Amino acid sequence: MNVIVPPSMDKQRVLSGVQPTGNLHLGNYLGAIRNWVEVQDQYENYFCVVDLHAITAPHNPSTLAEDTYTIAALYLACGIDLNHSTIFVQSHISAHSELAWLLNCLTPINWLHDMIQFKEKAIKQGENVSMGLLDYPVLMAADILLYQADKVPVGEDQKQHLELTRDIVDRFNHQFGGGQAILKRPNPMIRHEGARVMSLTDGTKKMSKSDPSELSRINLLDSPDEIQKKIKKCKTDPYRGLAFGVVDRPECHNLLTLYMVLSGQSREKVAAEGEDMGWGQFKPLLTDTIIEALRPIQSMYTQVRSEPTYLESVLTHGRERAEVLANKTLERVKEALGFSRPR
Ligand code: AQP
Repeated sequence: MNVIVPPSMDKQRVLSGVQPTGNLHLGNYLGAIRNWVEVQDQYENYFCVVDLHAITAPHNPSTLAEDTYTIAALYLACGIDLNHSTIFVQSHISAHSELAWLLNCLTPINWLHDMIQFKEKAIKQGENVSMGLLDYPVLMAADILLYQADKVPVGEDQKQHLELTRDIVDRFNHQFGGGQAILKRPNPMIRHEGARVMSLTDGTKKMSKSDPSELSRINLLDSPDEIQKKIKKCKTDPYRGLAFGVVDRPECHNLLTLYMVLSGQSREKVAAEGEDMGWGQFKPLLTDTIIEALRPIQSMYTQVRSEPTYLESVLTHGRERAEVLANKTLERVKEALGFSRPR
């Protein structure tokens, strides 16, 4: 296992995270984690498991801690390298909640009502919509701003929240900065391919941990049998010949994109290969490609979980390192807002 070496301090800083709301799926991997891994050596990276976000929807207290460890172990299994990156748990650093409160008091409530994710999730939650769900983007802004991140690699679905974070920065600096940029404006980092992986049961909906149907997603820890079953049952269409970007064939575009990204082939090559293919020929190909792409991640995951003290030490070191930066920003913000210091 890796020795933990402090990341270089002269690189731009990256921050991102995933909620422990269930199993990580191919959308989380291709839209976020794979991209973190690919560029991690160019940045100073902070990757957190955002467990405070996980309770913005009804959650199970008996699985929250275990789900948090699973996600942290999956970060390592997917290739997050401690020579370049710090891994920590959001709730282990109280500055996240505190900055979220401070930012709440300067964020207009109508900005939050406009968030697409809030509207979509509020519909799913019906009567049970919490204040936390509405406030999710402010907590996310606090996560990013505490580390003065330059870049935030996310899937397409989080772009609007990044824009809100930038608006909060401008408002804070304008109202309380006294001519200084106390908070830094982050930029989204969104890769075109895999930025929006769609559900296997409905190509117009994004693949999501909270979709009640297990058949809608491929989890990173699914066994080969489960993957085979899910691809066998996934929604397709009655046409022969597979192609990208055809209107009314969202499932075809999604499955072909998954095949392209996970097999590492070019769009042109995959388009040519799929031209005369039927679903009966394509599905086994896609199944094998997914199984092979996930195999090394699954074997590394088993290794990480077999050494629980290792994971504990990664998270303890991560907290210690992240906390220094987080507390420094929090102090600057409190000072700008005019709070007294304890004597
Ligand atoms: N379908 C997706 N395609 C591409 N990227 C995706 N991401 C999530 N789903 C897709 C990206 O994964 C990162 C972590 O997401 P998250 O767990 O913090 O929350 P989420 O976006 O709400 O993901 P889920 O799976 O839909 O979770 P639930 O169902 O709990 O809400 C983010 O960078 C996100 O863009």
